[in-house]
Amino acid sequence: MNFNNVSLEISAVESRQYPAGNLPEIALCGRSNAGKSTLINAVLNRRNFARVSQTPGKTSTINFYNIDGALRVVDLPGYGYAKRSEGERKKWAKMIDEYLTKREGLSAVIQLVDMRHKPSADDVTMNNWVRECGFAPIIVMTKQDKVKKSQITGCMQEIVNTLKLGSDAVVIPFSGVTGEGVDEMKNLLQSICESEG
Ligand SMILES: Nc1nc2c(ncn2[C@@H]2O[C@H](COP(=O)(O)OP(=O)(O)O)[C@@H](O)[C@H]2O)c(=O)[nH]1
Ligand SMILES: [Mg+2]
Repeated sequence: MNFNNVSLEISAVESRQYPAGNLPEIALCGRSNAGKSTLINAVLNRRNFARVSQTPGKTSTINFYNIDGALRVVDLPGYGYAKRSEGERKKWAKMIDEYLTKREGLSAVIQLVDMRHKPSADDVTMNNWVRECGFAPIIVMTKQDKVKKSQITGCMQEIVNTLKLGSDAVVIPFSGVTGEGVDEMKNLLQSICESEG
């Protein structure tokens, strides 16, 4: 799979805009600011393909990236953004629910959490939601470059414990700054694509 051959197929605000579910698809979820756009840029070798936000909470579209006509990577709108109104929250939940439960071709859901922090209540809820939908947990722990080397293991363990991850979970430490985890992410996407294709 050529990771350099990518296009943003659509930024969708409603389900009828989604591309046909004819390819294996991997969705990324996480808090606003967790680093989803940064990860997409790092994996797809682009500087600012997915827009990296200075102001969290801006993205409320579902962005479909097509990789080499073989796989879709989908950037889901983030959660945990305090300034969102109740109405916006409901809209977000409906959008995600619809996507997770009905999307054809959806093969895996990857959750991003900031390695520096204990997962929030929203992170735990999202993790349970993904698992209830039948997806094995895949957790990318972002911003590793911001954690002291001596504290990485402890931070990772706290996330594993808080999310109650078992032996079926895949855990990938990641940094968009050092490139840590980029190859693992590519391998993961490739292997999911091969097992579904
Ligand atoms: N140091 C560092 N900063 C990061 C990393 N990933 C994301 N960020 C920063 O965190 C903020 C939010 O990132 P973004 O990718 O827009 O998060 P998103 O809301 O999940 O898409 C931006 O200021 C990024 O530059 C990382 O691995 N290391
Ligand atoms: Mg983003």
